[in-house]
Amino acid sequence: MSTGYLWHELYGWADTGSGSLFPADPGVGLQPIAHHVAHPDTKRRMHELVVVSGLIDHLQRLQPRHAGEEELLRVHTPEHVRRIRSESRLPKGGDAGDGISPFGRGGYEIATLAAGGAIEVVDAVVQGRVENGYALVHPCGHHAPADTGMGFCVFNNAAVAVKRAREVLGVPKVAVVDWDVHHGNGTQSIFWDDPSVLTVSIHQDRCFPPNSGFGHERGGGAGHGYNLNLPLPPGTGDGGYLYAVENVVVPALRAFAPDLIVVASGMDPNAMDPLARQLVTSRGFRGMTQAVLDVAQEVCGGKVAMVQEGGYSPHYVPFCGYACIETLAGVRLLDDPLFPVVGGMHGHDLEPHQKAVCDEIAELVADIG
Ligand code: 3YP
Ligand code: ZN
Repeated sequence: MSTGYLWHELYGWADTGSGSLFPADPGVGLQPIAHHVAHPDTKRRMHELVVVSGLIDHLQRLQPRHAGEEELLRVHTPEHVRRIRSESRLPKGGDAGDGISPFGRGGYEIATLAAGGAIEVVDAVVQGRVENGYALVHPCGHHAPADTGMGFCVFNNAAVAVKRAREVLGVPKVAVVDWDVHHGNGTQSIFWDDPSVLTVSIHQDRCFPPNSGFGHERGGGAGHGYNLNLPLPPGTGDGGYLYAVENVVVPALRAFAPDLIVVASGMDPNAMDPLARQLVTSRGFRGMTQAVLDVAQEVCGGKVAMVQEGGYSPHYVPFCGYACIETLAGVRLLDDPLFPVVGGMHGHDLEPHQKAVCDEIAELVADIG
């Protein structure tokens, strides 16, 4: 069966402003720059690689729609949705909530199209229109809890799609695997006390948000045990990430036996990313995707929907995302031309301090049932 793929040109029109990481402010020395670190060109380049390589001919193209207000409200507060909509009507737009997540005029419509893109790919997988799929959406979503946007995220795209799958499509159990290098704090909080949604975040230890994503954050009430955090040390490469997936993510998925797996797929653990210090290459992304597909085949008939999160190297993100999509589709058309450099870096073998944290978190899998 086929692999769904979704991108929309409007995602590439998201206006991230003239700042670099923070909004430009000459008074404190922050110069304007042509491309904000989260400028959507990085994602557009990934899409164009999918097209130019010919991979697009092996995919089933899906079209996003705008998430409706009632769909956003399954996750977000009315105040948050209303504020984004009204700031989006201002001539210069507004901010998602933390002062470093700017959007331009019309940013509400781009954000609802991102949430709607996640919905469409998840729907297509659940309904069996495709076997698996990749939603290349922008802006990202996993930092957004119910009541605000933050960390470049406006609405929690994956969470909106998961809530719809649960409440409208009647999917009993969903697992969210988040391999964005930053902690999936928003998704964690949205499903905190919900035992029907397992949330697993693998991230760089205390990268972003500050002081978030510790192993002891495990969910509350009936949801206790159904949130796993795996904070990997800076400098973790392909070996460490693959060990983490094999020894924590895969056993957790096997134990939970979800009916659907959603991957919050950030490309920012990549070795060239400006916003983190990990060393993952296209080989690592390929291996992580294959491991999730294999366990999905065992537990849920291969139903995997991947939703784009972060990723900030315009040079390397396209090849990492491409590797994930090729793996979903089960084809091999293009070798990563940068691999001789990034794969040749020292640091890809599993280190003892990386293994130690994986083994510690692996013990928590026993409480999933
Ligand atoms: C937001 C401000 C500093 C780090 C940045 C993280 C954005 C992201 O990719 N989150 O997953
Ligand atoms: Zn990230």
